[in-house]
Order: sequence, then C-alpha cells, then structure tokens
Amino acid sequence: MERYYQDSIECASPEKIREIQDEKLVEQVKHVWENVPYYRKKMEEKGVKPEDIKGVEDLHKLPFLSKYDLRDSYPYGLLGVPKKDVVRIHSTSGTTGKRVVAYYTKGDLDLWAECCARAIVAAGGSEEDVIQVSYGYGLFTGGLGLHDGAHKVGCMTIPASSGNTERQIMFIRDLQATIICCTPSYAAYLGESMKEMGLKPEDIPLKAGIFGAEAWSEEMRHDIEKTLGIKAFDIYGLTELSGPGVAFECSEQNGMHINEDHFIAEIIDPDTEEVLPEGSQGELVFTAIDKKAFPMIRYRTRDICTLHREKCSCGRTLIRMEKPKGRTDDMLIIRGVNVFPSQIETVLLEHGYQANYQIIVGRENNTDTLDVHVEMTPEMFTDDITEINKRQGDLVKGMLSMLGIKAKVTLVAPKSITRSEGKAVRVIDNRKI
Ligand code: DLL
Repeated sequence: MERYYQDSIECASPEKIREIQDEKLVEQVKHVWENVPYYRKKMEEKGVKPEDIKGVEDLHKLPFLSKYDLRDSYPYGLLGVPKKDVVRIHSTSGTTGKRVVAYYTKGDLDLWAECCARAIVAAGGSEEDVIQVSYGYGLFTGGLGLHDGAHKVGCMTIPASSGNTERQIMFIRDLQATIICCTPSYAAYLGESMKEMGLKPEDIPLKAGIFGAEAWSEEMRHDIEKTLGIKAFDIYGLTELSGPGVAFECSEQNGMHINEDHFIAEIIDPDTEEVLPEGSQGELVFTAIDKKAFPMIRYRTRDICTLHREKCSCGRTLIRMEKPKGRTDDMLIIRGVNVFPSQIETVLLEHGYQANYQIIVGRENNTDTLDVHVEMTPEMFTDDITEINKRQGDLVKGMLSMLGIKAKVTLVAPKSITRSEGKAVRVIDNRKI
C-alpha cells in the first residue's frame, strides 16, 4: 500500500493546492520587493508592483531570473534576509562559470528536509529503514539534503558520502542498508563493482534507491534495478531551489511529483519565453514560494521537460514532471542537428551496453565531428576485429536512425572510461578550445 509523509498536502485537491500557492505567492512577492533590491529593480523595469500579483494567475507578469542574474548578483545580491538569519550555504561546482551560492535560513532547511522526507517515504522508506546517503556531502546539496530528509522520517542514516566503493559495499552489507541514495551513474558503478567482487543482488539487503542529480534513461533504470535487485526511484532538484526533493517519484515510477506547496512550475518556450500549455515540452521554470533566504521567482532551470496534471494511481495529486530530456545548455548542435547525450545513451542501452561512454565533439575542415567511445561490458569483451567492426557498425546505424547524423563509434575495453562518484562527465566538446 502506498504511504505518504504528508497526505494532507500530497493528496490535497488541486483547489486546495492552488489556494496555498495563491497565498504564499502574494507573500513571497512582497518579501522580495521589500528585501531584494536586485529583483525589485527587475520588477520596476517591467512595470509590475506587488499589488498587481493577486495569485498564480498573475505569475506571468513577473520577470524571469536566470543563471546570468545569479552571476551578476554574486555573492549577496539576491539574499532575501539579513546575513545573521542565514544558517547554511550550498554551492554548485561552477564548471560552467561562476559558482552559484544558495543561502538557507533555519526555516528554509526545514522545508527542504520535508521535501526530501516525502521522497524517501514515497520510495518505501520508514523509521524501520537504514538509509545510506552516498551523494557527496559538503557544498553539493545531495548529501546533506537527503540526510536531513532521512532524519525527518526517522531512518537510521549512514552519512557515507561519495567514493570508496569497497567501503560503501561493506557498510551496505554489515549495517544492512535497505535504501541507498546516490547518482544513477554511481549506482551503476556500485553494481559493476559488486559483480566483480562476486556478489549477487540477493547478497545485499537493499530494496530501493533514490537516484538523481543527472539525466538517466529508463533503460539505465532497468539495468540498475537488475544488478542491485532494487526498485530505483528518480529524484529531481537544483541548488538554486534548495537541492534534491523539488520533485520525487512514487511507486508508479511514471514522472516525478512536484512539491507544489513550495514550488510553482511553468513550462516556457526557451526562445520566446512564452508560457506553454500543459503537456507541451519546453524549459522548466520554478517559483519558490516560501523559501526566504534565496527566494527564486520564475527561475529558468534550462531543463527541458513536460508537465502532466492527470491524477496518479499512487493517490498523490501533485503535478508530475517527466524525466528531464536534457538541458538547453547540454544540447549539442552537430552539423546543424540538435543532439542530446541522452539520445545516444538510449541507443547504447538498447544494444546491451551500459552507460559508460564518452562523446567527443570536434571540428575538421570546418565540419563538426562526432566520436562516441563506448565501453564493452566484460561479457561482450573480445579482440576479434571482425566482430568489433560489426558491433560498431550496428551502433552507427542505431545512432543514425535516432539522431539523423552519422557518428564514429569506437568500442573500448571494459573499465577504460573513468567512473564518476558524482555526476558523470559525458561530453568533451573540443570545438570550444
Ligand atoms: O543536482 C540536486 C540534486 C542532488 C538532485 C541529488 C537530485 C539528487 P545541482 O548540482 O544544482 O543540484 O544540479 C541541478 O541537475 O537543473 C538538472 O539539470 C540536473 N538534475 C537534477 N536532478 C535530475 C534528475 C542537484 N532527476 C541540475 N534527472 C538540474 C535529470 C537532473 N536531471
């Protein structure tokens, strides 16, 4: 039977959720107008005043915030409370420019923990469970986010953090961990390492995994579920909005429920910024309606996604987001064609490979080149050149029909592509150099 952390919200009528959102949004806009001069200026430039916002129907009048605003206002320009009320910060890795630093009051941490607690209970967690948190602890939000959520649920929490794979497996076995939280690529690596150690799924007590922080396909879910002998749940979030737990999957595994009493979601056309009707694919935009220290209004996530309002058979009424298809800034334009790494991954998994690959983009004689290095699994490893050529040819064909362009595929030996303990690095774009 489905269990909920907070059924009064998770299963509330859409009217009740709307009432909560209306009330909190009006409050939040006032809060920002009074305390965040950077956003107030943006509102003034657009000619909007707090009294123009009477509820969610007026959300479209408000200006967007983007990563550029975060960079412009770094470090304290978007802070919504006096510094003395901030009790923690988190930060992104900053690989694509300046780091994003997000701030939290005690209340903000509490509502974030509540979001993660809902995700853990939806994955079958209760105080009977031992939960191993193998997301990185520290500036990354994964570790501490799930950790605080696990405390709320009352699980025995193992703050393993990422890395040291043998020790991870030892803890899972010795302490009888039933739930593991980490990136899907690390979960796949744990499965691979278990196999190498001669362990079968039935040798470990895990029953569920809560995986997110990067895009992963349905095929990868099936692989992880099989190798670890668990049910794998997706979880979504971003540092700007608190961290993991903005949305979470239930036992239906059919989209992630957005915690709508804290976040209002919209889908926009990334080029025109026009709000699109429900069911359309576009860029996901979130308004955090009760987070006070770092109050994001209409924040453009750059994640490409679709929303669905139909009732879910788990009983939750919270709107669902599909697995993000990728990010607008992940999209590679190769010889004029839009290519997402997730499409390449789908082809590989359909052909029996695992998600151990690297995409290398370059330019020769003014033409883009697309090279995909793919690891053979230990079972399919061979040095028979004819066989390797045939398999490479099959992948080239598969990619041509998925992407519409020809890639060069090279099969490489098992374990020759570096594993990641956090988010996997899939693309090397040498055109930028
Ligand atoms: O990745 C927060 C998180 C930690 C989520 C642990 C889930 C689990 P950032 O480092 O700020 O925060 O990266 C946010 O990661 O905009 C998406 O592009 C991507 N992302 C996060 N979760 C998912 C997911 C954390 N379930 C960015 N599926 C987001 C696909 C995801 N992409």
